[in-house]
Amino acid sequence: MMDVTERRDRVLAAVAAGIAGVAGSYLVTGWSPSFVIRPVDQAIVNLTPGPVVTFAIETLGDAGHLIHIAMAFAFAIGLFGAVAFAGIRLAEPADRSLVGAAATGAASWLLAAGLTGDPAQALGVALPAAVVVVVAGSGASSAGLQSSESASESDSPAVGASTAAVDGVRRRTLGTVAGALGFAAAAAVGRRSLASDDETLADAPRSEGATARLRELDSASLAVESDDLHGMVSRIGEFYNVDIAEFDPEVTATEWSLTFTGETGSERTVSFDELIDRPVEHRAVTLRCVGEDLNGRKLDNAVWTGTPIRPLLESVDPEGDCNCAMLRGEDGYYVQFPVDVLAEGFLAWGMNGRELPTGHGHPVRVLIPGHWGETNVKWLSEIELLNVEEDGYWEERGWEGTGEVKTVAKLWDEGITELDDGRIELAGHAYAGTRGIERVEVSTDGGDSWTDAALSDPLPDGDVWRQWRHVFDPGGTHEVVVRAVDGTGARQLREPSDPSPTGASGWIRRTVG
Ligand SMILES: Nc1nc2c(c(=O)[nH]1)N[C@H]1C(S)=C(S)[C@@H](COP(=O)(O)O)O[C@H]1N2
Ligand SMILES: [Mo]
Repeated sequence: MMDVTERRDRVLAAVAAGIAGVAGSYLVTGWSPSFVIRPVDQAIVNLTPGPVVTFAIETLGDAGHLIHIAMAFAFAIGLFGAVAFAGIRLAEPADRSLVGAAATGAASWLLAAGLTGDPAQALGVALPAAVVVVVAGSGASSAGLQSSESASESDSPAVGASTAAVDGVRRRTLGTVAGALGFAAAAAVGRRSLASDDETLADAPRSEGATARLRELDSASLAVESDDLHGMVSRIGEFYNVDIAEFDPEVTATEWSLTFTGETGSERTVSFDELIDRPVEHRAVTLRCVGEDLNGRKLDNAVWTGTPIRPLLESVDPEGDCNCAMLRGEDGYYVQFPVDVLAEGFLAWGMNGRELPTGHGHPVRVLIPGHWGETNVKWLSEIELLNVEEDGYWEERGWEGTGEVKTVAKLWDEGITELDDGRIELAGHAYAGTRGIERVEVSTDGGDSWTDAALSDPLPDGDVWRQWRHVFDPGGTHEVVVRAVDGTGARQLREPSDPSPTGASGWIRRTVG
């Protein structure tokens, strides 16, 4: 009975040490390549058979990510917990909790440093784990002494005393566990406030233009009732994110360079300083992911600071037979499309007047006007001019997402608002890439009759969404349907289709009232 209780206490204390170690790692590294979860997660993903990964991405989507990340947390906590368990055992039966703690610290440091390749940050794992072993170990070992004494002596008189000791151990264990969980919560919160997207562009004169553009877009915005709907510009923290890797590469501006390779007249490498010395523009560019559902949320707009690609591209004299290029990012991502399309593109190092955030490709990404999100390579490192077309990362997986976006008008939940006078406001965004949005048509009777919505002012940028708004008198429920007409006069495709392989189509219908 007592043995079972003790073992349970040791296991709980060891798990607490594992949690504290992982939390400590997060506190010093954040969600970066040095976070101890990353190599564990990578091992899980690598050990999972390819078809299972594809199946998970296709059927589970974002939930698939959550599952392997949760597995990585459980595995890492188990791993460092096992180390701490051995440390706690070492601390018994005499009161050697410092020895146990030192052993736990040293072993988890070695393990974490080996996994992440970052000895300094591995201390973030070792120290909290060792502290948990000191705290838990001293209590457990003294109880261990007492219980073995009571077992070796006789039965009845000692039982009361050892039960009290066990209660003490239990309290101490629970205290340790609570302490470790508290530390984990504090690490999560503390880290969040440390990390911020608030760095303005390193070079102040270059951000002034962006601020002016942001003001211009703000004044082009439609006044809508809901505060939760984006205006013309998506806030940085709310701009959607799609990455093949769970952990973003960390590339500094000094480390970064872009190399043009393959079928060129002359290869060329461009440094960050050379890049930002080139003519600067502040372009509003909207991105939409080919993988999103028809009324999905992977559609956003920002003002990006950067420089046009064409002059750089011309300077390397592309000569491949396919007139196509493979773009590669530091995370191992790659995508292939025509050089003529690339030439229209933009190399961006700023977003909404700030440095390009890590998650959006710091320090430099590509923005390709009017094409699906997947062409906009983040953490860009290489542009390879090809002789023969090759599939990109997503095309190898069955997508056809390098072409122009389909036309869409969105109607999200926060775009449906009851006004003070009882009328209902419908509002959203519409996007058709470089074709532009000419009109958004709204029906409140399931498609029998149509009215043109009000639109935000047009902008000079060639690849930007527009906002739309329509107000109507309710009275019963309404079947609302919205559809956009692009700048060529073509209406949004009515025929519904899945996102895979060429992007979702259809008209968005919502029951309102
Ligand atoms: N290097 C790299 N670039 C990438 C991706 C990626 O996984 N790695 N994802 C692409 C996809 S599918 C989309 S939709 C956009 C999303 O850009 P965002 O995360 O800045 O919104 O980036 C594209 N560029
Ligand atoms: Mo995407």
